[in-house]
Amino acid sequence: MNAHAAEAPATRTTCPYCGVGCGVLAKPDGLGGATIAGDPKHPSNFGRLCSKGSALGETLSLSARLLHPEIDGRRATWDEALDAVGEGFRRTIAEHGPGAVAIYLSGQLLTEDYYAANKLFKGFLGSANVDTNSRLCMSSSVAGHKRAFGADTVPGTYRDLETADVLVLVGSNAAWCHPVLYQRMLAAKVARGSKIVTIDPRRTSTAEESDLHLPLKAGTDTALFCGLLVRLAERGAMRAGFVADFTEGFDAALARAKEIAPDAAATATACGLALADVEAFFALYETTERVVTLYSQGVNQSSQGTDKVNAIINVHLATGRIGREGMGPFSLTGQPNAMGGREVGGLANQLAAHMGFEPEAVDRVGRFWNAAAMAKADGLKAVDMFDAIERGEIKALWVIGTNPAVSLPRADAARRALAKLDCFVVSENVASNDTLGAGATIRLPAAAWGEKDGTITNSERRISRQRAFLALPGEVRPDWQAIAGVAARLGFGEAFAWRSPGEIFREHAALSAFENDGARDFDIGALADLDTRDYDLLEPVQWPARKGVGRAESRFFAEGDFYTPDRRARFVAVAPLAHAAEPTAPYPYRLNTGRIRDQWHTMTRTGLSPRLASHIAEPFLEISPEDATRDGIVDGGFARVSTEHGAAILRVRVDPAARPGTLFAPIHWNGETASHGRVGALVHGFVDPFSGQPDAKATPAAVSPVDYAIQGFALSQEGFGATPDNFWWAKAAAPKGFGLIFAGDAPPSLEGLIPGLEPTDEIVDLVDPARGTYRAAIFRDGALQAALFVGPQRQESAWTYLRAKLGEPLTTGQIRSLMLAGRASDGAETGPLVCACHGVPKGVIEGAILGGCADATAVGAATKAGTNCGSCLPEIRRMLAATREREAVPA
Ligand SMILES: Nc1nc2c(c(=O)[nH]1)N[C@H]1C(S)=C(S)[C@@H](COP(=O)(O)OP(=O)(O)OC[C@H]3O[C@@H](n4cnc5c(=O)[nH]c(N)nc54)[C@H](O)[C@@H]3O)O[C@H]1N2
Ligand SMILES: Nc1nc2c(c(=O)[nH]1)N[C@H]1C(S)=C(S)[C@@H](COP(=O)(O)OP(=O)(O)OC[C@H]3O[C@@H](n4cnc5c(=O)[nH]c(N)nc54)[C@H](O)[C@@H]3O)O[C@H]1N2
Ligand code: SF4
Ligand SMILES: [Mo]
Repeated sequence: MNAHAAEAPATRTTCPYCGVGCGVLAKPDGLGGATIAGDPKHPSNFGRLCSKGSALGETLSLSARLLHPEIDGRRATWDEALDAVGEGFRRTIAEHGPGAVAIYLSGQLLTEDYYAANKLFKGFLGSANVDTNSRLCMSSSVAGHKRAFGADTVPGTYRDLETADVLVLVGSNAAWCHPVLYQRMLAAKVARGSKIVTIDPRRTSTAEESDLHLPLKAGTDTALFCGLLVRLAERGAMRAGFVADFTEGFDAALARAKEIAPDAAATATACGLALADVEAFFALYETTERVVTLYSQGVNQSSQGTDKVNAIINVHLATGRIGREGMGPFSLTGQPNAMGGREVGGLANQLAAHMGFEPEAVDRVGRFWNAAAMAKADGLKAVDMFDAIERGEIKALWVIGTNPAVSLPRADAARRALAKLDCFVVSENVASNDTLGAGATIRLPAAAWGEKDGTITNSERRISRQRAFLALPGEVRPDWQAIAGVAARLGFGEAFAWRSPGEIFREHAALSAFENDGARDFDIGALADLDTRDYDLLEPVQWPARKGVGRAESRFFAEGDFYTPDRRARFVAVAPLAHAAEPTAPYPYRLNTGRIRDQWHTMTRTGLSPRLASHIAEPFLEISPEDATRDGIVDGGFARVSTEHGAAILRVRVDPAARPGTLFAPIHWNGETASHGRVGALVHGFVDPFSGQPDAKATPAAVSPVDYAIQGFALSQEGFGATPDNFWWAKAAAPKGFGLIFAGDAPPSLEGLIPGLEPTDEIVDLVDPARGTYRAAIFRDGALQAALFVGPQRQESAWTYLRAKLGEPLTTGQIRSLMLAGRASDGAETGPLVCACHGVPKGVIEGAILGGCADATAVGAATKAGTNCGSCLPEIRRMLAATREREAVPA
């Protein structure tokens, strides 16, 4: 390491993953990488990071990056590429009108990038076809907030999670998806005895750590919260004054709730829950003033997502538990800048700065922007947008910062639709992903985390700087510059003449305050005059930040003052329970989809980290033991899961806690990382009627077993050749190279799968016809260069051992005994990593437990496992419990 770089001060920036918005200290190592630590001063995390944040340093390599613009597969200059984009959009609008162009954005863009894109399309191209992956993520919360509050306002703050007495997590696996915030909740539980309730059909890690888990039937949340509203009303556990003074519509909402869930017993039946659990939940709510109800995708991604949000908000309005310390409804945002996107108006049914398409707002924003061609009405929401592309109505599309060919419902159809575009532009960090591969003709290299410079807003409305600590590599540019470049080519240079992200931010802040007399919640006018230095040094700040109001209040609505015309909140009478589609033959299961702890979405970044591939290395399917037995599916084997829209083949995990009739599969694997793992291809296209958010967690599906004659893995420092046809495979990063787990009908050839072997390489191999195994290790200069293990069974143990040894010296004796036994003889084989932060494998934790560690704290003291981000603590506790159970069994 170069001594000068080592002394350079760390840059204070923010994590590019989830909506918790943790502060990060990044110190470049002078070699293109950086050491990463939590920022002790950042109010989101106070120094903590989760496994993904901690592994950011492993994702900075330039090897997979898109570094130069390309047109039709050829390298182009930026001028050529921007000319081509400008011309493509100009021609399309001239021939087919502004409705034929669209832009599809991302909650992972900075506010400044987002603002620029929204302004260009809605103000200058006259097209409101500006939508974003946040449609798949947050739009039901947005719609629910607007129905209840008249504005898209998150009333509470993170501090409330620490001062609440009861935390109710609905459809949220926060232990894995918002880990640092979840650790703050757990710390409060220890410090002040607050209780955690988790409402989720799956027994997630979050559920395991909870005081009460309600494993409700998928999609029945509205019934649960209706039942609760009825109970609270019956017991008089309401704040009648708040309801009378500050709200409308209570009677109708209560009447409807009574129809849906008249009492606890009816609620239990509707939700498939034990009556005692429902009673326990109602009692907690009834007797506790300080309750925060947090919710995420189990609520949002549903055909009744918006109603679920409002059923939750109804309860908080009825009890007046909103906007005060330790209470309120709380939407956990997924992406780092989901909120910033909403603030700039980056959704097809918003205009800008929390304004919609009311004529006065269109006029106001048009004057502020000095706009050439204002869009006057809502544009197409994501799913409709891709349908319009499919029908040939949208002919020019620009995708920035999202991978819709993987993440949209009916992803195979979405991928096919993309190929029909006349003009298909993608701004990306990586040189290859499923969306680029769907026929993007113009590819623009975008600045990635570490190079990006701007702001993001987290789940508690806190705006933080993301700062660059690496130089822009190759010809990479920030997204806003590409957008401004296209605007200039279309003749709008003056309105997009920013020289820095700070200038964009000031404009955005000024718009938020423009003719805003308190009628709009989003107002950051106090930040409209920051000079470049102030902007660079900006400390994390929560909105509202009104000019001249001094320190902004940090919560909304304790005293009413909602954003409806009469300033009163609205109760919503939610619709009776219904599913978009019922599972019936030939698709008798309900397929739920979601996230795992150590991968982020389509894996373009976390997939590069060896550490993060250690926890779960393959795409999988969770199924209950009953269902597995009935369908002939075995744990550790393979299953084909199919729906009307597509199919995947996944490794089976029989989960004793899974609800019969339901399946779960993670969303992360895609065409680049697995042969048959594109789970988005299976998801139906139904959307919530108010928000347009897809129902991604309840697609009718079928399963059947898949048998492969052989299974195995390959490791290589240099990568792999083509896999044989009909192979099932998944790629996983290895500490010094690449790993491939596979299954198929016949063994692959060594030379075919691992090309580039040299005559001087030493090959140690072992063929065992009796067992049907073939095992080979290739050494170059005494170090393990590559390996291939094939047999009738999974080779998990050897995989874990050799993956860590790739590139390392190994003796012939060690490798021979591994080949003979299929597992390491030196005791070093230790199973999958449980603690990704400290690299502690399962075997070491088991050893500590057998050695006498009686609880997670003792395991932590002995092994360090679970002492950083804590996301592995549920797994450690589960291992402890399993050991206790085994010991309790009399011999
Ligand atoms: N590790 C990791 N963390 C992430 C991300 C990631 O990719 N990886 N992505 C980020 C993003 S963008 C998002 S949006 C968030 C998502 O964060 P979460 O919403 O917490 O994650 P999911 O796994 O999508 O879904 C949460 C849970 O909803 C449950 N669920 C399904 N149907 C229902 C239902 O009908 N009712 C109820 N009550 N629950 C149901 C599922 O079983 C699942 O456990 O995570 C963010 N954090
Ligand atoms: N079945 C199912 N589908 C789902 C979900 C689910 O739970 N189930 N969840 C949905 C949700 S909540 C979400 S948020 C989406 C996420 O889905 P996507 O947004 O499609 O997933 P990502 O992998 O985050 O894609 C981001 C892409 O942008 C690139 N990128 C990152 N930063 C930048 C940048 O600053 N500029 C540019 N130009 N490119 C950048 C990355 O390399 C990557 O290719 O998936 C949705 N789809
Ligand atoms: S919780 Fe983890 S992924 Fe989320 S912002 Fe913090 S470090 Fe990043
Ligand atoms: Mo999301």
